[in-house]
Amino acid sequence: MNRRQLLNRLAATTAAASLPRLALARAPGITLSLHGAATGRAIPADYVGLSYETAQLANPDFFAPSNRALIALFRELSPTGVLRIGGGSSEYTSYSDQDPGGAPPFEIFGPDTSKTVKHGTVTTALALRNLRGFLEATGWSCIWGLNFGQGSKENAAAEAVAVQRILGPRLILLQIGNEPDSFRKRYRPAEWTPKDFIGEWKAFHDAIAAAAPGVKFAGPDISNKLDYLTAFAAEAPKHPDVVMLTGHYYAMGPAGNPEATIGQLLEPDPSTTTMHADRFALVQAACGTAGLPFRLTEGNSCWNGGQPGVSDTLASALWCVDVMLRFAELGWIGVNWHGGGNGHYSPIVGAPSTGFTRRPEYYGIQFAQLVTGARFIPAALAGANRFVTAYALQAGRAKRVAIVNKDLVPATVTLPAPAGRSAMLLTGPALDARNGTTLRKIAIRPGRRVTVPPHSAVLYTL
Ligand code: BDP
Repeated sequence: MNRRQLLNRLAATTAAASLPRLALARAPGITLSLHGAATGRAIPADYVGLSYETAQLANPDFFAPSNRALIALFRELSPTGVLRIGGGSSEYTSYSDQDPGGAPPFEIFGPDTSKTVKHGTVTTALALRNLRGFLEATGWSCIWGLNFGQGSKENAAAEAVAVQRILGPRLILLQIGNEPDSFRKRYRPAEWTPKDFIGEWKAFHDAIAAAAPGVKFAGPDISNKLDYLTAFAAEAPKHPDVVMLTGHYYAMGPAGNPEATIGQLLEPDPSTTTMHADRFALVQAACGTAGLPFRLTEGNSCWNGGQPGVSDTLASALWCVDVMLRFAELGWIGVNWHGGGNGHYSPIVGAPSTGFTRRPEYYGIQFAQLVTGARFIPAALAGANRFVTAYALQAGRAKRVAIVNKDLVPATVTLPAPAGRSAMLLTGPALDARNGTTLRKIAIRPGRRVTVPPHSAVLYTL
């Protein structure tokens, strides 16, 4: 599909207000300049992460050493990633020391799109043992979410003991609840406040910490209400076992919203996002108050399972690269993209019985993985429109520059120093292409002027 066809298609299917202006703005004479040396901490080795619903554990053969295909896909993403278990279904799940009696209720379980899974599932000790084997085989570690919405603190403590014992060193920490800022009128009364949340959280925390000595915690794993994060940040210093602040980010939503378009996803601050960019400062302030880093433990392009034709296209991969680098530059220590099942936004879809497929976003995550261990160099991009972004990084002795061109025309950029002979290119046939996205090494003509193809991201070494 050419640019005009794409625009026509988008014009036919999108509200006028959300039409992408990207195609109209050619940006000649773009220059990237560096301003000083690398600052801040390195992007952590476990920056890359995925997030799955707790209900998936009802099938003990999914996260299992026998699921070799999935293990290979995880390893290809990162040798040291983070698997976060939680999501809406975690508020319906219980734990049992008994091994399962019959067949699992389903093979795969994707995003909790209804927001309230109507029936609970059981995580067994067998599922945890298999998860441990899966984590050992992938090299990944785990963030585990406990049922806070509908469970008791006694059950949470019993589950924590089992998770700590069985996952061993593969357990990074526990979270108490999924999106407690959305509990009101669901699991809690309408007048429930952040203060009430902290009071209940403390009761769970103390019961769990007593039962599972040495276990670490993070929170509050909020959906979007930052006053809960602020309250949690003030509480955190009283608990040395709280080691991280956490929250979620969905660029758009809900699925089905006509405003959730490719054009909007590529905007720096999509109109229906769960957290506008002007709120990032509140996250930074919370980190300052708590003296703790922030990890984005769940998120993706469009909540309620993803927007077909948007969340499963090349556009989502470019969006993914851009926000993963942007969040890393803010100092956030990791990103766990939610998925599983056959969700529209899931980076990996499929089942052990049918095999697994990489979605375009998978390659966006792989691109971000390439810069783990590097530190950002302050940089400015002059002459670019908002659909072209750049990040400069110091990786050992080498400088690396990532340029994301979400535009439909090539971006010619003058770099601060000549680029080396090879680079990594993420691209695909068209912004709305579901298939054909690749991340591969390319040869480039050495020099300071480089041309980033339309709808592509390139990682140069200077
Ligand atoms: C979040 C839930 C998660 C859902 C996701 C979505 O935590 O379980 O899968 O929304 O709607 O609120 O896609």
